[in-house]
Amino acid sequence: METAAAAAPAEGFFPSFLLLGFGTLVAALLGAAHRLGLFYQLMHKVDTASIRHGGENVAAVLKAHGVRFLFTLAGGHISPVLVASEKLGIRVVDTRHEVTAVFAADAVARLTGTVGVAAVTAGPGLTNTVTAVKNAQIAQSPVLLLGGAAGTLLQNRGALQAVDQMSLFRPLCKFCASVRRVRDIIPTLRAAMAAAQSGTPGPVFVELPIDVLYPYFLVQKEMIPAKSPKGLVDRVVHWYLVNALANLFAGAWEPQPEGPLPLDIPQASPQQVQRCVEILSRAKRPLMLIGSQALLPPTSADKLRVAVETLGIPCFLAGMARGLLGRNHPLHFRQNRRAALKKADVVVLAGAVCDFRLSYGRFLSRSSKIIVVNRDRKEMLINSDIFWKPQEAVQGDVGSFVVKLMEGLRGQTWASDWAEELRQADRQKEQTFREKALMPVAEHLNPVRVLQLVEDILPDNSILVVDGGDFVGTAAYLVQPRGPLCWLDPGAFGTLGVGAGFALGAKLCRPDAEVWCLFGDGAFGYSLIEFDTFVRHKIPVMALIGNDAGWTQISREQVSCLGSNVACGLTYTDYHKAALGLGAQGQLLSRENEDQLVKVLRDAQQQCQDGHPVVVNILIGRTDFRDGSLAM
Ligand SMILES: Cc1ncc(C[n+]2csc(CCOP(=O)(O)OP(=O)(O)O)c2C)c(N)n1
Ligand SMILES: [Mg+2]
Repeated sequence: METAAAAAPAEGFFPSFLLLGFGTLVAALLGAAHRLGLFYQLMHKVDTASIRHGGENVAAVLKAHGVRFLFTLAGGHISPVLVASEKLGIRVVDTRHEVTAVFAADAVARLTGTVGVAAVTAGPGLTNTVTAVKNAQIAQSPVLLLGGAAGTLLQNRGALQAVDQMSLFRPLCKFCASVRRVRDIIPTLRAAMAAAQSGTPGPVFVELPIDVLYPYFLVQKEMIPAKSPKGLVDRVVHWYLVNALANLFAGAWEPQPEGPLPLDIPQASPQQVQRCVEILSRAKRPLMLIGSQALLPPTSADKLRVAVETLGIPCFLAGMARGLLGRNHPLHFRQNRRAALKKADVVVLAGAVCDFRLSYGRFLSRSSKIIVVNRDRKEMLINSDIFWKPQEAVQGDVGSFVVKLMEGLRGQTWASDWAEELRQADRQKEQTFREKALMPVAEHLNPVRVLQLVEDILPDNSILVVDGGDFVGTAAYLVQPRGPLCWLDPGAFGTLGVGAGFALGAKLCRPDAEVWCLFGDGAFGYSLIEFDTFVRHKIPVMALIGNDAGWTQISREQVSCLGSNVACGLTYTDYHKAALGLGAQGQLLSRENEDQLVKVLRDAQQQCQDGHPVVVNILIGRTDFRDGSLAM
């Protein structure tokens, strides 16, 4: 028989079970109501008469962040963004391939220290950008990619140009968001802009479904069936759609702050700086390797240059740091870096990374003390578990750190013969190049001679863009950028095809600079069609193609290792004529007009100054100079 005491819990159990069940139901209903935006809509109404559209909100945020250029290739999904941006005075530049739009945005980011922006259409428009987004990620360039998308309710329902874009860009971008309501456009874009520039900079992606971009009356027409609903299911679906539309536009045009959010930039602690100052104050033969990160804001290139000059430590410069010290600076060394690293007693890796560029750290000597500074912890310590070991690893902004080092080391001097010892190697290499320039080539022009002439006549107000294999690898030794932020190469991803996009971004940012692009003939193939873009948008840039009728950097290894040139041969294509066909200017340089070499280059330069994009097709002989590596 059941006792009263045993029955008591059962009596209490049912009411509490009911209470729990009821509570759960209420919570679920409240959650659903929240998800459907019912509470929000109580306070924030939809302006059904408004003809405004979400593209205007996008443009307003771009404008408030100082964005001057928007690179794109059109698509109906993103038309509102393009139209609104143009209205706000943002220059919309349409390219012939989406990848070029993102490369151009990357160049703008690198040269201005702000975010470069590209907008492309849904699906194939976005997939076409993947290489450039990855390139920007590896180069740590803050690029905002805006992508169209199917309507919020049509995703995964077989819409036109639909693909899971978020999954595609999540591994490539440090911030990815899909905007679901018009009112979210502004805060999402502000967060994206801040994320792109904070910490380790990089690309960010914001997906803008078509229904958050178009005006209410158009979206309503698409979303709500004209026929009134019949039957229960129909009525429920109708209510759901009407509510989704209302939630999409509720509070859409309420004023919100549009300007930049504060950035989060890691800085070295005073103790870390002090420890590094102490290490360097005992050094006799210090060496500094300065990489791209050093040129990031907030330290200006000029302030960094002064700091490096005051420190007086011999430097090797790579990536965006090339040109930091101008041409032929006594502290700047360019040859035999490996030997210099072996001899140095303290090495400062100021944004330089121990990846393939430093043979994974094997170029560093175990007997040197290594100071490494980088915004990115993982990159900073890469391979330190096996091939090298830092004495001090400082996670922080590189430029600010170098300035603080300089302040802590004022008056410090180094072994008097150290710089001179390093200079010997540069002199030897220069002599070798002089000899190579005089060597006969079986046919066409000697590329070393051509590039030496380029070095001689390159103007001070030039920006160099390099895209190719051996020809531009040789150029990296011979042609010196004339100042900071005057050199653009793809970076550690080694991407061919960056040239036209980089040139476009560079010329727009610095209209007064002469943009000289050095291309391999293989690489130029990717960029050729963009001469149409340059002509339409009046972007006078100059392309010098080292045309050796082949993918030579690959060919020479493939032939010697594997005995076949398969897939490595091209022909001496008339790229200059193709340029003429696109409405640009074209010149041919070959043995026939060898004595006119300088004149042809100067004429091309003049045409460019007169406002024309120019292609100079330079037929060069195949040489085996093996100076192909662009990487430092
Ligand atoms: C997008 C891409 N495809 C292929 C490669 C591999 N690759 C590296 S260098 C090179 C040859 C480049 O040829 P060209 O531009 O003519 O320069 P050259 O070496 O002949 O001077 C190739 C195909 C690459 N780095 N990037
Ligand atoms: Mg080639």
